[in-house]
Amino acid sequence: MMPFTVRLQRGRIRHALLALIALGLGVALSALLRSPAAAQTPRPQAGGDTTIYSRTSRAYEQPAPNLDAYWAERHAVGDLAFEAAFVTAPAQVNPGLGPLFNGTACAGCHIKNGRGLPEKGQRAVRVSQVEPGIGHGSDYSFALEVDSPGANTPAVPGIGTQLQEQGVHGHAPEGIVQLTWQDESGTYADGTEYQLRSPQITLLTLDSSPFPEDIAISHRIPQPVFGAGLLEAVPEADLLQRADPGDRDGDGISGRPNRVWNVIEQRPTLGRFGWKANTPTLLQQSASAYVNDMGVTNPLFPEADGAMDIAMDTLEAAAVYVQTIGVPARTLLDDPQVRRGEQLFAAANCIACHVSELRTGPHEIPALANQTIHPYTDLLLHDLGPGLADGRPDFEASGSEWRTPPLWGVGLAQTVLPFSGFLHDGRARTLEEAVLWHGGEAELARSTFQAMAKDDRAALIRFLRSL
Ligand code: HEC
Ligand code: HEC
Ligand SMILES: [Ca+2]
Ligand SMILES: [Ca+2]
Ligand SMILES: [Ca+2]
Repeated sequence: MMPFTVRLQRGRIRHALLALIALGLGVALSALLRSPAAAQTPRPQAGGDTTIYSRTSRAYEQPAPNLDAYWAERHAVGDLAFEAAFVTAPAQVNPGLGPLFNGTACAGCHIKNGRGLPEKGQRAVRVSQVEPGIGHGSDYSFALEVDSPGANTPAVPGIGTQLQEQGVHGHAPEGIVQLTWQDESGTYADGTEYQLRSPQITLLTLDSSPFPEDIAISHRIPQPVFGAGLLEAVPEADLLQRADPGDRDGDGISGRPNRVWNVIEQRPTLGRFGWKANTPTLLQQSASAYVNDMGVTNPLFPEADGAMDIAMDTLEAAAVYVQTIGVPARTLLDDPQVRRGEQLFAAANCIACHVSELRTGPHEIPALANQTIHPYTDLLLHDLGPGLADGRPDFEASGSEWRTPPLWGVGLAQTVLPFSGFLHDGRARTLEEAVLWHGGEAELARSTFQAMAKDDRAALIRFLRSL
């Protein structure tokens, strides 16, 4: 604990200047606005050549425009796989649902490829025992729910590591999730009040028997899925080079990579996907979604006897679909308030984690290769403090670490699906609330935002809405 506090303070000093700028000191700010970086007109191509120009409710569902005929066709096939609703076997079409599941189709949780609504069961409730090393033995048959090496998620007997809220006929769900919201309020430095809410989760068994005590629960909403292929194509070395686990540069920010079990390579590799970066590739993300979210066994996660509900072509189709969706372009590039907001985003050091520019390397899908992209993420884990902690380690991610989520297209979230929430559990009803929850390594960024004048806060939020 101690060394971390000390480092944080060193970072504080270095950041005092940035904080002053963000506080709205006119001179410093106008100097910043005249700087060469600001003079450059920002470009709209958030996803490089995969960028699409739509700001409608369907903006997350367009194929990347630079796909060649072969990959465009595979995208179309994948779109059908992503939409396909599974049913109880035996059936002519898409049999194999369950016996336990949370949803019947990828698109049933990833509504219009955006965020799901947890109140409607569009979520994953991950569980594990708090005490490592006890009672791994569960009669659980879903492949991923049995401990992967290094997962740090000891299975809860009889439940595994994910709670399925639904079962096919004759199979009881593993439990009922009760979600209520607890309100709290705070004030900006200028005295303006704000309200926040956080989820309170209670798990109930169907027969009112008590749930195992002392289990860690992580409540997670579905993430937007567009642009994921580009994030897969960023070379590992470029991401690792941004990691600063010991915070050597003393800015209080110490991103580090997650290392997770790669089922195909049978070894730990860099984690990129999921709120804690607990999955290495989109193929494995799709395979674990099929088996854990839908009960659909597949080549990566077959039944104990080797049987499976879907073959490799279906699994690959779903993965190719999420790899090849276009990224919405930025908008309002010449709007003075948006440009000011962009400067404030940099001045508050949001860009330390929400890295604005990355470059993809080679990828099997040519449309994804060698693109300059603006995802606003470093794909690394950061400790965001106790307010957001779920207390459930996930591979090398601690109970308070989260992967920086990309911010591209974030301004369209509620155009795509009204009432969409932000942050891993959807607790933030607005972008302001999302920023106000930041703590830990992002404590200084948050307090800088909190201390901004009303106009500056509005400008920063308007910049986020232009993404
Ligand atoms: C029951 C709801 C549900 C279903 C069904 C579902 N997902 Fe998800 N999906 C989620 C949740 C929740 C997350 C975040 C998981 C986490 O952080 O642990 C997620 C994460 C993802 C991600 C990671 C995105 C990122 O940026 O890291 C991808 C890709 C994805 N899902 C694809 C799929 C595919 C493909 C299917 C169908 C085979 C599918 N999902 C089915 C709920 C669902
Ligand atoms: C130390 C790294 C770090 C810094 C600095 C940081 N963020 Fe974040 N940000 C994160 C992480 C990690 C999350 C995900 C937290 C969660 O889901 O619980 C996040 C989530 C968000 C979200 C919600 C995204 C979503 O998909 O739901 C927004 C919006 C956001 N940040 C904006 C900002 C702004 C604006 C600033 C500067 C004032 C900032 N962040 C500074 C790491 C950071
Ligand atoms: Ca099945
Ligand atoms: Ca389970
Ligand atoms: Ca650092």
